[in-house]
Amino acid sequence: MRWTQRGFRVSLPLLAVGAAALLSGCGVSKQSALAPAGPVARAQLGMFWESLAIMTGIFIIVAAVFLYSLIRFRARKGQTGLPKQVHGNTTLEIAWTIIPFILLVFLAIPTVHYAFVFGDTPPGAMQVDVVGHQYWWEFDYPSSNVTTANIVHIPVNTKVDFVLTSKDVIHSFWVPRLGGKTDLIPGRVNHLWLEANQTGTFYGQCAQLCGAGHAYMKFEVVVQSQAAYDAWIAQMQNPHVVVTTAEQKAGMALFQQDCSTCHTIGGTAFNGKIGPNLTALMERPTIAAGTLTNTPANLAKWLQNPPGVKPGALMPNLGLTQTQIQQLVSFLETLK
Ligand code: HEC
Ligand SMILES: [Cu+2]
Repeated sequence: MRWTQRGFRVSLPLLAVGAAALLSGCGVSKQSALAPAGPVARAQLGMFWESLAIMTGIFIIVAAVFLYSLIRFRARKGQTGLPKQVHGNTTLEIAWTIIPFILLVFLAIPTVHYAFVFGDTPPGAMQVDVVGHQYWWEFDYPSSNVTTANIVHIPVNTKVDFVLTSKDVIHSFWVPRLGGKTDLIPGRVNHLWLEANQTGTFYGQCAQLCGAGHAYMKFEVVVQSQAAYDAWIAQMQNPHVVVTTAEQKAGMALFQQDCSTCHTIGGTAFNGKIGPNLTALMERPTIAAGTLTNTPANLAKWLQNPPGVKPGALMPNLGLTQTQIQQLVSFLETLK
């Protein structure tokens, strides 16, 4: 008895703290499906509320009947043996078969309707190809001949057809405030269309366990006015790599030798295809798919030992010296 009392007193505040910590995670989340910013996410949230309302109604009715039975038919003083058993009320049996059926029909109508609406790519949608890699995202704009990684720019109020494929294993594309999620499956082409009705940055991440670095496979969707988007595309199409200092030149030479087999940089002859395209790298707020903020110190940390920074990262530790790292970082800082 004393044990249970003490256990109770200790665990209640702990429980409260734990619940508060969990809920605060929900409240401030940058990835909340409860704050939709486009028609797909809004429709998905609507279905969530509808099913929650139906389930809450069922819960209240079932809990009420349950409590009523507990009290009304409780064991009384002096009572022995089992109470009178009842079985097989045809009217009740029919009622509780038909009511769930009707509720399921109400859930099925919007679900099937939206399955078709979301399954059809709207005519005239802008196409962005998304390629999933362990553990980063490649974004290609086929009509503009632009390729980037881990950050995708789209114009506001425009339907975008994301064409999803994978280079290795199954990944899943999810931007909670815009909609999703749809798998990227090797050897298959999937489509997901989304639209954003407000400008700003929306956060997404891989939603299918894909290996050791899965938790570090994030991306950003930058929603811009059409004019700002056009300016970004133009900048990506005309990158100018201006290498002036001796340190930058040494870094560029090192890059050619150690990095260009895997990385492409627009405006140079480097055209490796294994790792992320590094064109205009300095425009990205993060590196390694949201693992580190993009600062010179973090670039150096990354080059020092990529798998040490990000579990499972497929960029090898190249055993670079501090001098080489400094030279490479100076060169990378010219990529605008
Ligand atoms: C064997 C191929 C390979 C080589 C060689 C390689 N990298 Fe990488 N690199 C990758 C891969 C793969 C990633 C993505 C890692 C991740 O995010 O999981 C990456 C990521 C990066 C990133 C982060 C890009 C971003 O936007 O997230 C930078 C910067 C980078 N590499 C620079 C270099 C430099 C500089 C060198 C040469 C010293 C180099 N890499 C050599 C494969 C390579
Ligand atoms: Cu993944």
